[in-house]
Amino acid sequence: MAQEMVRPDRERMIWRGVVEEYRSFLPVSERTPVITLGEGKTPLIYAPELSSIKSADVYLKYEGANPTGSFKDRGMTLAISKAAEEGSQTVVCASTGNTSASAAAYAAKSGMACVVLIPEGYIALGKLAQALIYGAKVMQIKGNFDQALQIVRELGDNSEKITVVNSINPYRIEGQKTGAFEIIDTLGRVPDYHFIPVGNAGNITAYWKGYKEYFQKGVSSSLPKMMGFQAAGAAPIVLGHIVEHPETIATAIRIGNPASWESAVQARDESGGTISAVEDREILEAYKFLAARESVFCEPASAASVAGLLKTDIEPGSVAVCVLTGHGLKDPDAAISQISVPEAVDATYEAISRELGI
Ligand code: AN7
Repeated sequence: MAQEMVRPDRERMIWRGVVEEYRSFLPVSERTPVITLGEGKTPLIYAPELSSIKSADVYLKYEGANPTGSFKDRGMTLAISKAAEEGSQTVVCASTGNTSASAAAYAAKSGMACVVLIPEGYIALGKLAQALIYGAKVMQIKGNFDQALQIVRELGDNSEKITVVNSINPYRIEGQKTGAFEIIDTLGRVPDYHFIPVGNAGNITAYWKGYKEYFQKGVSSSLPKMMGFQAAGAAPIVLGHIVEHPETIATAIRIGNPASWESAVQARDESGGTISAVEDREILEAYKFLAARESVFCEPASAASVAGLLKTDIEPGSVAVCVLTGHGLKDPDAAISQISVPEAVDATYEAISRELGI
């Protein structure tokens, strides 16, 4: 048998997941059992079409490339690792979909039980399939995300054996801040602008924390402006009040009372950025543009960051990063509703060549 070629730098090429890779920035010790699926190290994709439109350098941080297809894995690896360290047996979350998929996967990996509460009828098919196939106990509630989160908070308060793994769990934010580290490590600089969708507002909070920590430790020497975008029908932070009945095509961010509201406002104000609204129409335009022109397929909520970029004036020549939070295949119905599925034709050369006009 031929001997296997081993590259001398092989060890450094193996990515061990965000907890090991950024251990010195995270609240873990030798006693923490690290539960990982190899999350992180997602592509930072240069976007030539967007760059040309904005006369700037635009990059897409494609978080759909994480193990369960969304950015939630960065926080979940740490939240589940800490829950395991603390001896928890069951984790619970409310979710618009992605948190439930991620929690279900990491809980299964750790051997813990997982309970997820989701709003009936408002969760993308891919996410529901994931939570179920990873083996979570999935409970659809006759209510929205905000109501589900309220119940989950009560479950956490009333039982010490249950750990809540929504972003009110501080380990989620700690893990998610590694996205900012990766952007700086890959770009070799800090972007001037950071565009991001805002739902429950954990991710904008996490990225700002990450950017600030690299700055404070002297790893980086500047800070980006944080540019957050909510869907217009679910824009409590923009409006300044709770939205009782949030509505948007971007079901992932159909949230009317974000848990991290205050820290999102803080990120906006400290960074000199903005939190604004984008219409569903603008989200869908950005969604289609990303797939057709940049070959990046994300889910509708993720496209809110690019919808925001398209309507915001930025400094010519600057560097902007848009976070694309989830994979396009999470929500196949959204894609199919935007196109027409072609009718079947006869299985003959003649029929095909006629269709193609040859
Ligand atoms: C694709 O899964 O809240 O502002 O329960 O799935 O940190 O809430 C998902 C949120 C953006 C908003 N993009 O992030 C959940 C959930 C996608 C998302 C957000 C979500 P946050």
